[in-house]
Amino acid sequence: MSTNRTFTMIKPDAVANGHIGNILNDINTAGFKIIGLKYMKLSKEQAHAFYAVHSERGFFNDLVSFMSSGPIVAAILEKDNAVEDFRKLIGATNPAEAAEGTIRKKYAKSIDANAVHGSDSDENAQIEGNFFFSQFERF
Ligand code: FUP
Repeated sequence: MSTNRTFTMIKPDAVANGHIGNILNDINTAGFKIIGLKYMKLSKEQAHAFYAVHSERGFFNDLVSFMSSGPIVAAILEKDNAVEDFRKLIGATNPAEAAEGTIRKKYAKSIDANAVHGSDSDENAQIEGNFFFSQFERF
């Protein structure tokens, strides 16, 4: 059974390029309610911990450097079928392959700086939401 929550980050590239407002607007327009919202900069250690599942992959060090290079926006989102619907809204990991109208197609330039993160399972949505938000910071 799918839960009704997912977790997202607006990544440093999209924040630096001034897309926070547009991306949050796309998220709301697609029917997601924002349950928690935080603007912050990850330390290298925090980015390392968040992406630990990718630690064996060749791009891991670059990913950690990039994700700690500037501020991000973290959010918990609510909607029926949230994880799957949000993955559709953001599009393929590589923006060159992302469908027309998706967030990555509109705001991302490369596979490493791809504008947004979206949880890939209900289990990870919960783990990732817990990584950023205490019980007092989500509603
Ligand atoms: P996604 O779930 O769409 O974010 O994609 P992945 O879990 O495969 O990758 C996680 C992050 O690693 C991506 F958002 C960006 C980065 N990445 C690269 O930098 N290079 C790659 O070849 C693949 C992923």
